[in-house]
Amino acid sequence: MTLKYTISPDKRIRLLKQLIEKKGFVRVIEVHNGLSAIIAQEMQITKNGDIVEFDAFWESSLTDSASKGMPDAEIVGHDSRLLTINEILNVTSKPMIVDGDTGGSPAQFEYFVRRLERLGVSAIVIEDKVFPKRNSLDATAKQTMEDPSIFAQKIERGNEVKTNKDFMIIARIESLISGTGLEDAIRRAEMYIEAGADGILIHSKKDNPKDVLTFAKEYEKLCDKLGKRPYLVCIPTTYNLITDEELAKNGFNIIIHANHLLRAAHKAMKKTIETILLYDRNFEAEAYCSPITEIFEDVGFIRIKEQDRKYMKEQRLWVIIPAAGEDVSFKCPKSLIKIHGKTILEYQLETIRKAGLNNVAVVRGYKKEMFNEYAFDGVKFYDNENYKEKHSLYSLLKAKDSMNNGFILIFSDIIFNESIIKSLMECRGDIVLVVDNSYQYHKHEIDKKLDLVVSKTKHKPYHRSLIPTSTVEIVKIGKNINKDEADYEFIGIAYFSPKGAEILKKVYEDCKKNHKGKFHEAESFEKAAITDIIQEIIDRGFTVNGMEVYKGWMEIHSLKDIQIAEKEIRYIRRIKRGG
Ligand code: SPV
Ligand code: MG
Repeated sequence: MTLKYTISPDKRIRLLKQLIEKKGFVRVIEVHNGLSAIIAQEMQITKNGDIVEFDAFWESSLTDSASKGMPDAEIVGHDSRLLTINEILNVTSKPMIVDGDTGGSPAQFEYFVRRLERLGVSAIVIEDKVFPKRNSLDATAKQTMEDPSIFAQKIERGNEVKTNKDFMIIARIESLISGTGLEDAIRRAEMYIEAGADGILIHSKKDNPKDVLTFAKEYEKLCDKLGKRPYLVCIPTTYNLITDEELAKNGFNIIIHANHLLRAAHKAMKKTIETILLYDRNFEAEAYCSPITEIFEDVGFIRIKEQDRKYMKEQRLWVIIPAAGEDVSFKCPKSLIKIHGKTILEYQLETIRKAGLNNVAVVRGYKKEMFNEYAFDGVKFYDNENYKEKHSLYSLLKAKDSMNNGFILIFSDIIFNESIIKSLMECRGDIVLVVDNSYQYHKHEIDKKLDLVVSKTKHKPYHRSLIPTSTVEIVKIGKNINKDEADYEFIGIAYFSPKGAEILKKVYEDCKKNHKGKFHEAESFEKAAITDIIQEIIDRGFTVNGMEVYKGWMEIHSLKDIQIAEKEIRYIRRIKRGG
């Protein structure tokens, strides 16, 4: 549903009278559900320099019933009608006139009036036929007129229960439909006006407007005699060569186009089905269909997407990349190592943004001025001036101001696929490390020191699962873990929820204040790696999870790694080009 339109029920009720008073007459269009109502609410054209649009909605018994696959014979009850009415009012702000059929029994009518008023409906039309009525446009249907004095009583009962003076009860005269003639129609009009009708609808199914125009003339005389003139209403479905302007000149204040949106949709649906069946595909049917994007626009989906994006931004989930350390194999910070002419940090930023994240903090240290040679737009820099003495854990905590809403930690020497970040954001848990399960298969070829991980439940390489990403509980992490004991390799990407970030900061502060000597695998707390504090967090009883991945990332530890990465990137580019 679109949230564009807001109006209070009272204001909407009043609006119909206000528009008639201002313009002399209102054009009303049939709507039968939320979508047709949004279209009727929004469509405008420019004609002779003026903007023209419909003023109000007709909630038709014929089209509400037909939308539900039902005949128009008072079979669809008030509760069901109220659901449709509510659906339309929810997404619009124009006034509505409800087609109330005969109104049912006087008691049923009273309750219907109250319920419509509450929702913000401006008027109800009831017709002077005997319940259950038959649709007026069918030439052969039996039309039984109600005794006019009984019908007049129904109008009085409605007036007695209504609480809003602007809510209108319009009496619809069916004399021209049932064949009882003009005189009967005028006689009934007088009785209904005396009973308090706020409007008189004269209906006809003739293909010319002669009868309704004659009625309109007689109506003016009657109103002069009575000294009051309720609004005059018509439904020019069959006599449709006459224009709204002409009808207005003849005294009509409300002109209802009573069924056209449903009929238009009905025809397009049939044509579409025929066409798909004929061509055995749906391409040709496009001519009869609105583009999906237009429907998205109409029902408010575009707005939802914008809000989602805004919310993501406001949520300010940061990505923190500690990049202060020095690696003797390279003459620059690892973030600035180039692969195919592009720095690792540029690859990382591209992937991070593809995953929908915009807030990135980088902690500089070793040769920090080299970062100024690049335009890393939107990146917030923190500095670890003591990078020689204080290692990656200290660097990470330098960015503590960017942690409050949770953050994603990314090591500075890895390149990875955006799907890893997207999956990680969907994982539950306050601290989730991304762990690679392919470690099992190549552990004997590894010649470098990896961050190894031991999980609580053992990795089962043969175990297949429908769940694309599964998590495990981590019990041990570090470089000195026995290769055969380890289940995974930590790839250097982790998620900390706001609570996870809070745990990290608190444990860090506590250790900083109280810890002495070796800190897990580090010779001191100052020289601690991030994996050391994760082990500390686990040892204090907090849960740390691992999200399993298989491939989709690479670390750059040596010149040989750069060559491998260049080869892989060339390969990926070739696949993307379709070569
Ligand atoms: C309707 O739209 O349901 C009407 C108008 O009552 S008519 O179909 O002409 O009777
Ligand atoms: Mg009807």
